[in-house]
Amino acid sequence: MFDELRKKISNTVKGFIKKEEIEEKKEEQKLDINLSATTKIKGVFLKSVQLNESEIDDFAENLKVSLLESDVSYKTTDEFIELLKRRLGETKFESKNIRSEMVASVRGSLLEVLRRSKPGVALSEFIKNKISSGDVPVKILFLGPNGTGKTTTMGKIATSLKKDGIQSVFSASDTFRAAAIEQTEHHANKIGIPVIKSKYGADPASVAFDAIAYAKAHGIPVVLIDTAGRQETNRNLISEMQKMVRVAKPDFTIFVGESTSGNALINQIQEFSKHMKIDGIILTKLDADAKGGNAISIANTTGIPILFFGTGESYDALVPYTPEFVVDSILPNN
Ligand SMILES: Nc1nc2c(ncn2[C@@H]2O[C@H](COP(=O)(O)OP(=O)(O)OP(=O)(O)O)[C@@H](O)[C@H]2O)c(=O)[nH]1
Ligand SMILES: [Mg+2]
Repeated sequence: MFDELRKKISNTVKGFIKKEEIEEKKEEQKLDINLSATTKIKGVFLKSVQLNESEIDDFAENLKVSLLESDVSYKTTDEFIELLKRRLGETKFESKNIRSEMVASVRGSLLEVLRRSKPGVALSEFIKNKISSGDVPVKILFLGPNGTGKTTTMGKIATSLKKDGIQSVFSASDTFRAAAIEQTEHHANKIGIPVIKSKYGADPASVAFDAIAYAKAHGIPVVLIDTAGRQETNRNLISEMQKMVRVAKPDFTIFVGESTSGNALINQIQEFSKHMKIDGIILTKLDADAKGGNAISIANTTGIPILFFGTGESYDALVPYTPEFVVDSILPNN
């Protein structure tokens, strides 16, 4: 998870300080830069040194390439690099600890960028508050492009609610894709919760309506509404989703996106949010070949909180989002 970005940032920092250690590795050498002779000499005699402009530029340029290659968007990378350069320029590094202090500067700047988005909503708190104020059933809608992990993620949320003693019901509102209803049913049976379904081709909003009615009749506090995958460019499917929002009146709408989609993910989120309000994002498949940088761009660009990361196919492979988790995942540990 985030391995590639971590390796690159680590190499950039290493390259800055320990050129001799990586000289034989050509790929890593690309990221290498040197302290100037004057800074090195100062480091021998002085307790602290300040980096000069060209050292900072060199380092920043290498880091910039690493970030771009790791799916951080151009805009976010630029903003981040400017922030970091300012920070590096103002910092007096202890001669002995330049490397770890530089990592700390990168960490501080990344955290600053990530904290610009709204603080992550604690979904379980949101649900529990609604339940305790009697505002039930709480309706959660899952939407997003095809195959991103919507149905699986819904299963993960249902499992975590069940662990907290909160029962939920699935609305099998993907009446479009072959085998989608059976798939939702399969998850519901495995988890041990009811599922409301209809026929293929049925109106997805009416299935949700039935699921809400079922929840009310049986005192089930949460309705989890699955939907068919759709591209943000498909007008018919988008207006079908708008109808779903009008009928089901979800309390919380979750965009489920694949972290492996790279920079396309930001566009998808921005396009979807033109048509409906998205309250939170879950980024799946972080365990697959994800470079991880798009989590940073999402926080910086969309302002919509990331709630969780999906880190596998099992029901417990769901990690709550924190800026620290993202930063710890991409920065070298020492
Ligand atoms: N490695 C990994 N696989 C995941 C994760 N989340 C979901 N998957 C897998 O991704 C595939 C698609 O998952 P679904 O839950 O069917 O995705 P969906 O968005 O409902 O797909 P459609 O309904 O066809 O749009 C399945 O094989 C899941 O097991 C994850 O976090 N990591
Ligand atoms: Mg599905």
